[in-house]
Amino acid sequence: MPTKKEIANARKNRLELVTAGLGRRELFKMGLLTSAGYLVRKNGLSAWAFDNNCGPGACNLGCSPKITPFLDPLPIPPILPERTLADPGLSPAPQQSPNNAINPATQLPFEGRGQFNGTLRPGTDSFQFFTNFPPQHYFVQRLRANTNARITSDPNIPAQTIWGFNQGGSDPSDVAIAPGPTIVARYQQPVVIRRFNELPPQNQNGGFGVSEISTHLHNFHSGTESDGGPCRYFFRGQYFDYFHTMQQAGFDSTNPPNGDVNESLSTLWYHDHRVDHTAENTYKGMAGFMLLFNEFDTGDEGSGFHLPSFPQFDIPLFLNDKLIDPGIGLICFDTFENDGLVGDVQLANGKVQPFMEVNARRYRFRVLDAGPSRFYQLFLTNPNNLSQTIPFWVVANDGNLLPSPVQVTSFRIGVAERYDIIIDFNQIASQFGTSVVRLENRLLQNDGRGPTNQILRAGQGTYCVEFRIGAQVPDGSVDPATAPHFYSLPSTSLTNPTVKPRITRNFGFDQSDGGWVINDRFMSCNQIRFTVQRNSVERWVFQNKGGEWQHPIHIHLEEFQILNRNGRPPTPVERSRKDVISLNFDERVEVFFRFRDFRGDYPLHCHNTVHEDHAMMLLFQSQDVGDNKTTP
Ligand SMILES: [Cu+2]
Repeated sequence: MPTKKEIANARKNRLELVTAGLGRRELFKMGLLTSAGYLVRKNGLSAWAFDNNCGPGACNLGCSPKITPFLDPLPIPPILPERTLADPGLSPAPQQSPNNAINPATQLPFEGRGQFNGTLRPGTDSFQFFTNFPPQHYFVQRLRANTNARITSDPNIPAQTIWGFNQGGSDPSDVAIAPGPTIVARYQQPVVIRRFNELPPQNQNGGFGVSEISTHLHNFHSGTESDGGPCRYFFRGQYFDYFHTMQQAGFDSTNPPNGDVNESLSTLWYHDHRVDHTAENTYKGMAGFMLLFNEFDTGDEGSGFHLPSFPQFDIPLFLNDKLIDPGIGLICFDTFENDGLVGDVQLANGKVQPFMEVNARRYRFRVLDAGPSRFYQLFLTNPNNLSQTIPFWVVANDGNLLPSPVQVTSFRIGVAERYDIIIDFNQIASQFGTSVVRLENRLLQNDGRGPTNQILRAGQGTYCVEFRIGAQVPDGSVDPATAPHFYSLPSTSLTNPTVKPRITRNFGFDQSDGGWVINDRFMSCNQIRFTVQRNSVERWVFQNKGGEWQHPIHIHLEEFQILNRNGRPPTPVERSRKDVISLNFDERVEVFFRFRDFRGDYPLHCHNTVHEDHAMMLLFQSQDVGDNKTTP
C-alpha cells in the first residue's frame, strides 16, 4: 500500500499531466506510458492505482470524501420547451439540406480533420425522408458550461463545473444542467432539434472534456445524418440540426407508411458521442432523457395502456457514479485509465443519493444506467427490516414495453440500458409495514472492467434513492398483476422459420495492446467494416473473449431480439427488443436483426464508454446491396 503522501503526490503529478494537455502519444514518447497504455509506475504517477481500500464500489483513484446521503430531494429534469420558427435560435429555419455555412453537416470532421476519405459518405447529407415527414415541432438546446452546479447540499462539497444542455434560451440565465432537460415527443409528429456548441475553449476544460461534440439520440431509428454518430462532431460556435421522422421502424419497408406500432419506443436518452472522448464528455454532464408517447403509451393513465401519468407519476431516473477529488472536492476523471471508471459517489438525476416523497400509489420509473462503466443489480430495500424481499414490476426494456409486465425482486442493468419499472408504494406500505423504501445497488464492482457478479447482502450495497411514502391518492393506472398486454414482439427466425437471416456475422470482443478491439481491430472513422442490406434480416453472434471483462454492446439504427445466451433462451425481462446487450464473462450471445428504411453509416460499440473510447467500436453501413463478410 502506498502512503497517504505517495497517493497525494501521484494525484498531483497526474493532474499536472492532464493540465499540460499532453496526449497519449506524447506521454508514450516521454516514457510515461507503457505499451499497454498504462502510466508507468514511476515518478509517483500511479500510486492511486493501489489505494483500493474504500470498501465496496471503491474507485481506483482513491477514496472520495464521505457525503451525507438523503440530504436533497430527487430533482426532476424540466421538460424542454418547444420553440416556434419565430424563435431567433431557429433562424435561419431548418431545411432538408442544412445551411452549411453554419451547420457543418456536410463538412464532416472525420478523423484527423481534412483527411476524410470521400468514399465513406454513402448516405446523403440531406435529411432522409424529410419531405415525407416534414417537421411539426422544433426544439433548441445550447451546450454550455455551468460553473455553479451542486451535486449535494452537503457543505463540505463545493459547487462543480458541468458541461451540459440548457433549455434553449440564449440568455446566460438559461444555464446548462446535468442531466439535461427531458425532451418529450409523440410518434407521427416529426421534430427538429437544433443544438448550439457554446462550450468553453478546450484549455478551459478543468482537466477533462472536449468541446467538440456530437449528440446521439440513443436507440431512435434515425437517418445517419441525424444519428449523432461518433465521427459527426461539430465545433464551438457552430450548430447542428437533428431531424427525427418520429415514425416507427419499418415505415419504408415492412410497415408503410408509418412503421410497426409494435416497435414503438418510450424511454430514450441523448448523449455526447464524440469519438475517443465520449466517456469524459458524458461524465461531464452531456446527457439527458428523451421520452416518446403514442396512442397507447399516452402519458395519461386514463387512456391507452393506462400507465401512470406523466410527469406526476412517471419519473425518469438517471443513475451515474462519480469520483470526487479528496483534495479539492471536485469531480475528477482519470483519462489515463483504460479499464473503465467506477466512482464511489452515487448520483440520481444529478444529486448524491437523494430522497423522493411519493404518494401511496403506483409510479413508473424509467431507470437509466448512464455509466461510464458501472453495472447495477437494483433491489428495493426496507432499511428497517433488511430481511424483507420486496417485489416490483419490469414493464419495459431499453425503451420497449414488454408484451406483459414481469414481476421481479431485482434486475441487472448495464451502461446505457433502460428498464422501466412499476413500483406500487401503496402495496409496499400495507404489505411490508414501512413508510421508507430504498432503491439499492447490491452488485459488487471493484473496477471499470465489469462487475464481480457477487450480490451483496441487503443494506451492504449502495443506496441510489430513498422513497418516503406519504398519503394514499387516487390511482387510475393499470395494476401490473392483472397481466395487461402491451405490444407483441415482431417475428424472428425462431418464432417464424420462414424468416431466414441473409447472413450470420461474428463479433469477438477482446483486449489488445492496452485497448479494446472488435474482431482484433480498433475503431477508425475512416473505415467501414461491413454493409448490411437494407430491408433484410441478419443473425449476429457476439462473443466475449475474456473471463475478466463484461461489455454492454450497443448497436445504432435498429434494435435486435436475443435468440439465446450461451444456448439458453433469454430471461423474461430480456424477451424484448433491445439496443444494448450486456456480455457476461466469456459469454456468447446470438441476436436477430431486421435492417430497414435508412441508408448510411452507423456504429457498433461497447457502451462502457471508457472501452468505447479505447477503441471498442466499428462503423458499418446500410445500403441497398449488402456484403457477405461473416467476421468483419
Ligand atoms: Cu466494454
